[in-house]
Amino acid sequence: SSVVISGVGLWTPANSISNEELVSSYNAWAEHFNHENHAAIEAGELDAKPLSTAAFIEKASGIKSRYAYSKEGILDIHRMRPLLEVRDDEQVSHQAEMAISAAKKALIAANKTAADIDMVIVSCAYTQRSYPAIAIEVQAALGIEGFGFDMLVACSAATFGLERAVDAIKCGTSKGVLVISPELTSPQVNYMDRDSHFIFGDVATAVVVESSESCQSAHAFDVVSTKCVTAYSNNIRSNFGYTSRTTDQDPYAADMLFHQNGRKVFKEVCPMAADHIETHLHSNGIQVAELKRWWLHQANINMNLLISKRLLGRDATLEEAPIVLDEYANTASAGSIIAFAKHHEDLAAGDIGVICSFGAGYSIGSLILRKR
Ligand code: CO8
Repeated sequence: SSVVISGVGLWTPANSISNEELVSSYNAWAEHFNHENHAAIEAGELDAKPLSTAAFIEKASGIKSRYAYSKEGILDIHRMRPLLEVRDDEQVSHQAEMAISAAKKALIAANKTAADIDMVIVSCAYTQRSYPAIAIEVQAALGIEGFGFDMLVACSAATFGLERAVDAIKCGTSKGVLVISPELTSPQVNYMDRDSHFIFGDVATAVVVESSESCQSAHAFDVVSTKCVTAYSNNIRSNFGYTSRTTDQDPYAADMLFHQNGRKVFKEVCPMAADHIETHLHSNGIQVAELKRWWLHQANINMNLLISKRLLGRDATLEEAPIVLDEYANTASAGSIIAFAKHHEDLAAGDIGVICSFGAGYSIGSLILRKR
């Protein structure tokens, strides 16, 4: 028997924000800031806020729009952050709600019910609280017996979670695993930072992992191999955490939110990801040219083009390396799974593809899949 990915679920928020909407709100905020701080800017005590453009965003990143779990507040120049309603402890939490929606879709795709699952991993870039785990809340809501836990690996949370699931099936401790990535990124986006205000979107994905023996899915993939690696870097960072209120720092300070040295990330991560994929394929006796599909992390279209070009010696076609970030933006760890969710049913038995994430940490995770 083999370990298979038998179903994937994608939950997309109802609200989207176009580059034009986002830029117009950011620019109105920046102009307001510059007007309010006119004297200090003139005196050289403060830098004026530069204006953003939709054309730059699309050219530099490939992003045209992003989804928002709560659009309210993000575009309000007197707020510049989403507004989430407070829910009491008896209500389902925001992130669990996203996770449950994606998980239900994954179960249907895999032709499974809660009774077939005994492990729930909620793996994403942030969890809205430390405990009880979001995964345990999801487990209870879906009526799953067994156990669940949360794990955080930034952009590689989904692939690292999938590796844990594959290992659990392989060694027989679990019969069916849900790996869910409710990526609620918008609360950590600094909508007042021109360099990063456009990068992220909200989404949730879920994947069912089980043994080929129990698989009843029409679109299952054997997991040929998994490979995870991390290498410490400060180039992508968020400093907000549970100790923040004890250090008396401003919780709205820029370094409390997502911030990065984007150029360095681009330069360092592209070769790392390309080498990772090549080494992983070769150690399994697979040549790059044999890959039918690349489900790559969706951070920046130029990154994806560069990585596939480095390995193929030519540009990958959109059919080979599908792009979803034009519509979804960077959704942290969910990006490669969205690409997989939208672009896997057309593959034929025996076709090989690779899911690969890369990002903060740095962290890189890949799964080589073969269509059953
Ligand atoms: N509008 C107009 N001009 C702009 C804007 C803007 N919005 N932003 C920057 N500019 C200007 C700059 O000021 C600069 O001007 P100048 O040349 O005069 O200095 C010029 O445009 C070029 O700026 P950059 O060098 O910053 O632009 P790049 O071409 O490098 O593009 C990118 C910027 C798009 C950020 C690019 O560097 C990039 O995508 N790098 C890869 C980074 C990456 O992959 N990051 C992903 C990390 S996040 C992640 O993986 C998950 C983390 C966990 C989730 C977090 C959730 C919140």
